[in-house]
Amino acid sequence: MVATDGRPAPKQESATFDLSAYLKQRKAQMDAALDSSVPLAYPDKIYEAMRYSLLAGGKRLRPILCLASCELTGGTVEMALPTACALEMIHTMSLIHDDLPAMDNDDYRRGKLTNHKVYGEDIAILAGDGLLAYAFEYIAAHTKDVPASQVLQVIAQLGRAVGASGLVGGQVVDLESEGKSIDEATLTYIHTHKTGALLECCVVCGAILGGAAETEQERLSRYAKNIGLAFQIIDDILDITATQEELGKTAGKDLKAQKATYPRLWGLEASKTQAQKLVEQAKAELEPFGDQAIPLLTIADFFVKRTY
Ligand code: GRG
Repeated sequence: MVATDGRPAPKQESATFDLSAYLKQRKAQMDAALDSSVPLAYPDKIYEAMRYSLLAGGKRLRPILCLASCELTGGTVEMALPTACALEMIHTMSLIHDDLPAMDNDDYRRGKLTNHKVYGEDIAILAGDGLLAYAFEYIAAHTKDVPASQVLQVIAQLGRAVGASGLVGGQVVDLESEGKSIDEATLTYIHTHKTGALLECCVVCGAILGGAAETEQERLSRYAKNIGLAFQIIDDILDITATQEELGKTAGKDLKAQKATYPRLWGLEASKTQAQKLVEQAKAELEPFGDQAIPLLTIADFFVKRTY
């Protein structure tokens, strides 16, 4: 089981590891940390809008990956918690902006009305901007017991992952591709940037904070690239097979918007097989870590098995 005081989880066998209890405990820990990370202040409206989306739920997979990677490489939960919060702030801001009428135009997210539906487009844009800026401030101001050079590396990684060479770039190509027939390379570019870049950043930042050697960081980066792509393939599949209640957002949107997706390119079954293959490749990268990698190994499995 997971230590509740933030110490590294004790060594355990994969057969006895309870992923669902682990994810539940970590999600509760993240929900509490996020709640106290953005207190209400003047001007109330913007802080309310930021908190509305940040605390609307969500699986918290990105911060959970960051904490697990930090523990795996010798660090503690406390060392990674501010970065884990920042990663969720950035993920949330990307969802707020993605849902805007100028982008994917969605009314529901995480089972609730989208930010712009509640606060208006102007405040939703600013809530996203507020969370983005605060994420960087939060890492710089709150990270403890980690050498400054490592904190600086984390900030640089994060900037690269969210900017034009990461999420922003992926989103631009996604928008440009709507309604067009695109090739597999372009689709992979979209997914590895729009979704994969932040997931990879979570794992790599955790490893940097944990003091991982360069070869370990590279290994974990390859693990994360593979699960990142698998995650998006499953996301594409769920858009077709899951209900709005299960997803907490409008289902069937990709087809409606004539978006290129893996199921559209390869079919549902071949897409599932490809996601499974990527997860196996990801898990192979963790072999040298032995049983200590069980959380990351089982999270990789969850990425293809998930139904929401
Ligand atoms: C980051 C500066 C900056 C701008 C944002 C809008 C945009 C640029 C990028 C879009 C990124 C995006 C929304 C990618 C989709 C990623 C994805 C699969 C989200 C769903 O993740 P889950 O299932 O969601 O983990 P929960 O709600 O559980 O957190």
